[in-house]
Amino acid sequence: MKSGWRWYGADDAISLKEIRQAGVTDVVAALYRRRAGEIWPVEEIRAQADAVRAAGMEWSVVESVPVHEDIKKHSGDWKTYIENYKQTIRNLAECGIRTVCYNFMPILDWTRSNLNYVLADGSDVLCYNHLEVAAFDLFALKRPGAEQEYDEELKERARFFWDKLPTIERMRISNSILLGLPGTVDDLTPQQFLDQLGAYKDIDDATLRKHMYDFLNEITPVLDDTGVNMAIHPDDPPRPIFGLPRILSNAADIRQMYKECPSSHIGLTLCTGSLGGGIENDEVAIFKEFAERIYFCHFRNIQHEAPGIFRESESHLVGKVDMIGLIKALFAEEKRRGEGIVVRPDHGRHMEIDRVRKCYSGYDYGGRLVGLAELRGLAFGIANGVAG
Ligand code: DNO
Repeated sequence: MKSGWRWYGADDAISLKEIRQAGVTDVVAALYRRRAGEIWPVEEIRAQADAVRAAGMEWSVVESVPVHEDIKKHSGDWKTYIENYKQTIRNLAECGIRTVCYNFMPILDWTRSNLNYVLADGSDVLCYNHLEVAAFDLFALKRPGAEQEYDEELKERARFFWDKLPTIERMRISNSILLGLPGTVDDLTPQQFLDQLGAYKDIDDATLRKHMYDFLNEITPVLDDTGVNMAIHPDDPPRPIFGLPRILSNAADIRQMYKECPSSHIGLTLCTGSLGGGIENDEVAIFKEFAERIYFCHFRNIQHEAPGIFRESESHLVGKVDMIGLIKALFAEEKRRGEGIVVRPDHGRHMEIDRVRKCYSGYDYGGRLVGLAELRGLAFGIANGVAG
């Protein structure tokens, strides 16, 4: 298990020195100022890789090279954006970076309705509540067609809930959902979101799948040439939202992608928290089935509070995800390939020691420091036979 850490580049409130002192060997980063569709210049990649190396680590995984919305829709300049993507892959390979994490979720990347769910000890975590999302969709966004997509019972509960909700709480839900992510998606206003949703009205599940497979097969020759591996990040939450198809949510979706895109360079980011949002997903079974093409891992744990409501755990080790089973499966795969896989603690609590600086939601120092320490401790114990 190689210890990874997501770093937001020179603008990150957390320094490379602090990251290294957390026990990290592999930095996960991107050129966050580059917009989706742009070619990443070699000099910029190299400068950032050099900075990471000077701090005693390697920039070995990119998270993410975002896929332009036009590629997902086959609209506008999508063909140019695919060519640009290929060039970025070549440029990354030239600088020795051979793992690319990305996703194929339309418009929104991962989606939460509460970025500050407070735990008993006063720290806070990220939470997804489908009732809140449905209420926002129906009564704030008023998305055309939304009424037909929710069942009567949920609509009634959502109406009751929204009517009683103070404005500040309504704002909290709206802001959480529409918040942008650095280098991936911009902050959106409700109107911008509605406009973008409108552009997907003719793109159903089968079409989006086809666009993804076409994209991956189109870039495969470049992957073969350069040895770069594409590690798709699963949908989060792993279900359709706002009428948008989600096509990488479970084992069946991954199986289909592996079949349609047979290159060994088309693989997976095994994100336990995203997959774990689906109560029926078995993260360890998924790891084992798709192990040979897992190129990067996000490990975290979650708790399902009720149907449709899940949040991140008090600990990376405790919750729905069987972390012992996962680390054992990881070790088995690492042994088979004779090489370590980068695992990063995915998200962490926002703790008291984190109040002094502003980090992106989920990416505080304290919470991830604890998370990584827990994962490394568990791995060390398993490697040494302590846990049986
Ligand atoms: C959330 C992250 C995702 C991930 C992208 C990869 O915290 O795991 O935003 O970086 O989906 O493209």
